[in-house]
Amino acid sequence: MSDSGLGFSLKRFITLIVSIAIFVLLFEGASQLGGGLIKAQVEQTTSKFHPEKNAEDRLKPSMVLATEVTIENSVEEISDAIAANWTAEGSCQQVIEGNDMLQFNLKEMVVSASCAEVTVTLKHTGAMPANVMGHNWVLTNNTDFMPVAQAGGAAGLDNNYIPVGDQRVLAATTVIGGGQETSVTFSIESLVAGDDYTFFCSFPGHYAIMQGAFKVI
Ligand SMILES: [Cu+2]
Repeated sequence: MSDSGLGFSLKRFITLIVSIAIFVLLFEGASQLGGGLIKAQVEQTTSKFHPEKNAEDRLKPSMVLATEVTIENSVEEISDAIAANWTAEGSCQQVIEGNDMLQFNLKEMVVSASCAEVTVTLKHTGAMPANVMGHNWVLTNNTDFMPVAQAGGAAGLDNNYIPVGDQRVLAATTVIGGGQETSVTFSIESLVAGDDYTFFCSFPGHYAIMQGAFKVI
């Protein structure tokens, strides 16, 4: 009874030992596998194993920062350049472009009150003819802009879409088509520095988009 009991106990003991051994081996194997996976991750992301890769990773944030700084700088540089290039004398000669997309390339034109005369040159950089996509350059004060633009549209191409003899028109060019160029020279004696003036194209429908601020400073 006690023998068989001991034998049974020994069997159980041996089974237990073997089970523990298998468990330990399996655990070791799993640990190595897990460790291997972790190691692989570490190798991919740290400088110890891949100095160049890590350096690249570390550089990324600085590069983004550097880019942002560059953009800010470039905007400042552009503003500075515009400010530096603007001269009272130079502002008396203005050049503006219109295209086939119903756009002027300027939203604002600034001239000096010291200009004896201002010359505005309009260039049509498109290809469409004047009767389809014609542009002109018209100047009025802000309050006259809408009524003059509408009256101009009704005046017809023969009148360059300018109401005939309208004193509200402070300056206006002829209507041109793609590839053409025109200009107008006018005195700004009657214009007041600081007042609001609007330039626009009076070709029917264009004034809604093709308009901008004309400033005398
Ligand atoms: Cu136009």
